[in-house]
Amino acid sequence: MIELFSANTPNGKKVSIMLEEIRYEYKVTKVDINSGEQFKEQFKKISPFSKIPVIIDHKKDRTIFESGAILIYLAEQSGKFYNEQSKTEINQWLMAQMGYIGPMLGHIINFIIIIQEKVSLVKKDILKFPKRIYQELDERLSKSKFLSGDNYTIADIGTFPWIARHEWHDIGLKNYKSLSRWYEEISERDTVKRGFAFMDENEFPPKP
Ligand SMILES: N[C@@H](CCC(=O)N[C@@H](CS)C(=O)NCC(=O)O)C(=O)O
Repeated sequence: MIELFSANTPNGKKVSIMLEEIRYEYKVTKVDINSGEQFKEQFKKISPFSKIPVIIDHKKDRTIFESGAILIYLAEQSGKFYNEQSKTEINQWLMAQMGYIGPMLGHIINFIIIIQEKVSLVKKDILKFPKRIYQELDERLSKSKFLSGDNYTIADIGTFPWIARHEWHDIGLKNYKSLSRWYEEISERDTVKRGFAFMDENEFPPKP
């Protein structure tokens, strides 16, 4: 009787398929790798890298970890799917699966998914800032004609080109009524139009 310590993954399924192919009797002991069961001391005794699959061949009192090694063991025991004359040919395809196909299609894709999730979380967090700033400026400009008071000053000159990037910020400048009013008024100044186009005569402050 073979005891298969496994989880429902491609590496786990490789061994259960092989056991079915060779028609061995086996018992499955589930290892919940999502809750960290693979790190338990008891399991580490049979799996030094805390990975499934592992088999115990109770009849022979042998434990084998690493799915490729398990397949070879079971093939040799049963005399099936690993014929003597083709061993080198089979080995190279099995090793390619172990060293390349599995890791590439498994771990690396998982890493990419995790990284993308992290990037989108960070992006979401960072995107709060433009919203907050637009809100703050809008509140200020709902009480004041220009940033520092009744007059157009260098505070407005310094801030205007940043708000002129509103399309990049992609938060809908026109939803901020007072900020839009301020922005449009400054955009209409000939001096601002000329200063804005100082490197490219076709450049103008984009409409809200
Ligand atoms: N090279 C090993 C890879 C085994 C492996 O990556 N197992 C994964 C599940 S498919 C695992 O146990 N992950 C849990 C962990 O690493 O903590 C084999 O082919 O047996």
